[in-house]
Amino acid sequence: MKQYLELLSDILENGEQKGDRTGTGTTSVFGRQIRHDLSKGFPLLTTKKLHFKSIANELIWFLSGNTNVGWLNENGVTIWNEWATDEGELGPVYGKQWTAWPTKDGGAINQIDYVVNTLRNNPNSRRILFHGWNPEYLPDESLSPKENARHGRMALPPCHLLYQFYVANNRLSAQLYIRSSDSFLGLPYNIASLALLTHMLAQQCDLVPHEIVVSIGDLHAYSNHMNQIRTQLARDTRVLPQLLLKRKPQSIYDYRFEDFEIVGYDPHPSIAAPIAV
Ligand code: UFP
Repeated sequence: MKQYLELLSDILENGEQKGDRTGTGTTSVFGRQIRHDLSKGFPLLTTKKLHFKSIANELIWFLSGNTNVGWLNENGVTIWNEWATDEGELGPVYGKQWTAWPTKDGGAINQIDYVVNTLRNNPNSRRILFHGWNPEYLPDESLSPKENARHGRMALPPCHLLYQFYVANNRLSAQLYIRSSDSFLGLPYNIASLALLTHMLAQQCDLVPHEIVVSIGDLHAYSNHMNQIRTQLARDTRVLPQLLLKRKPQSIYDYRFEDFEIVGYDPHPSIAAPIAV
């Protein structure tokens, strides 16, 4: 994933100082892209160790439509806890919009069903996408994340929001738009999660996983991540691991963490960094 390190250098070289909602301060660039051919390996960073279990279980949790951190915590994932109410609620975040986008008549649209069905039945379509940005349920910015969740709004607006899929020659590609990307903590997760989702959809729809493209709006480095970023830039990249899917579940909603195996992952050690809340 040399491209990832190039993006970090790009931020350091070309970024502009920018204040931000969290008060931490960032160096930021706008409008960047990473592409990766999945036949060359699974894009899990090798210049620091990533917790694949969190990435996989978060994706399974999104697909289940769940918006409470309870299930995540039971499965060893705590990345969402800062924003949840005492009851663990996050409001109608990702999973809700993906699988049960509320309609005006009180119904719900499952955008994931639409994507799977279209990949199977009309793979040439240029409309194979799902979207997380539902303006009606965005946070009221005068309230805290927890207060928003208590009022039935999203605790955080989606960062990774628009997923589009493309089939040619029986190969599946995916492009994700991320409006705001924490280059050190968030982006490596978002890349791996997109890759995993692409593998799962390909398996369900009898396609071959091909390319992922990640397009980013505000790509930033938090001021308190600079030393960690320099540490990472000084490291050499290693051979990428492979993802094995050990079973073909009944549907896109039936994957369990045990269905995935990451083979040959030999990263440099993890690098701790504070998260901006
Ligand atoms: N962020 C990511 N990826 C994610 C996610 C959050 O990079 O998947 F959920 C980061 C981006 C930004 C912060 O630094 O979280 C969200 O803040 P804001 O809503 O102000 O952009």
